[in-house]
Amino acid sequence: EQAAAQNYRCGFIAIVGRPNVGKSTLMNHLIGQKISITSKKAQTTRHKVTGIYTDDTAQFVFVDTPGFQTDHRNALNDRLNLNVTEAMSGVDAIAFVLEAMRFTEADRTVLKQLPKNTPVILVVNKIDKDKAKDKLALNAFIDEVRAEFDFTAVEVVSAKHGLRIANLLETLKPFLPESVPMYPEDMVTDKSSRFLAMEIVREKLFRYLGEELPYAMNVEVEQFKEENGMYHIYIAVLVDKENQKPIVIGKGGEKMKKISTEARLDMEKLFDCKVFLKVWVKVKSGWADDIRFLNELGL
Ligand code: GDP
Ligand code: MG
Ligand code: K
Repeated sequence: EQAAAQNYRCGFIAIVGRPNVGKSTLMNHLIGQKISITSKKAQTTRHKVTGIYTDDTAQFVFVDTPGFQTDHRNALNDRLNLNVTEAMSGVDAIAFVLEAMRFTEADRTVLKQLPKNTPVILVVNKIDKDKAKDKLALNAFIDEVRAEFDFTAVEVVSAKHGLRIANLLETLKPFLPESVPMYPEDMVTDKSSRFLAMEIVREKLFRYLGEELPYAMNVEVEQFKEENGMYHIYIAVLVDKENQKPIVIGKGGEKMKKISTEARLDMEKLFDCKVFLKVWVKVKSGWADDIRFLNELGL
């Protein structure tokens, strides 16, 4: 038993990449089961969604880092970026997710923000795409990407179809230090479903508001309950001024509809059950100037 404990590995792996490369899909496959409520403690940090995969030889603790804000600089986003950097500092390895046959400026921006001194593993996702089925073309693509950045290792996967996920875990394992597991083996995340729901809405707001994102905005879960095998989730988006409301809602409610529909679909995937989601915008004047309030939110 002593010997087994000595060979066991456990450590942190950050999953990074621009939006839409498939980080969330990959995370869901890596942890291989639906996220469940494992801890009800108050959230003190905002921007780490952790997935945990445990087997007989290792425990992988995955850190998701949503929302690399590359444009639209303001104090709030600076804090968010700081949290992204924080989430990455001290990890044992970084899995940089890229979409097969698509290497863009946004990908390069993320690469530039990665800490030095930490191994970066290139994870080429979506190899099920038609364009990626040509092995020569895929290899040429990988060579092209490797020419620009010094990756420690390379893996190819299809997160959506669950292809080569075990290979990816094997590739990542040597980067974990020898250690006993840090978390109970039945634990898949240290974030509550409530927190994850909030995180999903926040991600959609960032995605759909972009440049228009109000300087002061926050997301609050007003109600979260399970009833007849269905989640009922009420989420308020807090803005600072009345005139910011229409920006978030969009013409004819268009934006809010998109944001809440996509958020609901993500939640249903993540929680593996039907979700009733209501998102609305509330004005809460002056809160953004209150640094103490920001600190209380864990920002
Ligand atoms: P994230 O923004 O990086 O978290 O990306 P998501 O996990 O939300 O995925 C973005 C989109 O890519 C979704 O429509 C996924 O279904 C799709 N996607 C993710 N992985 C794959 C894959 O392996 N193959 C294909 N064809 N699509 C994928
Ligand atoms: Mg995501
Ligand atoms: K997503």
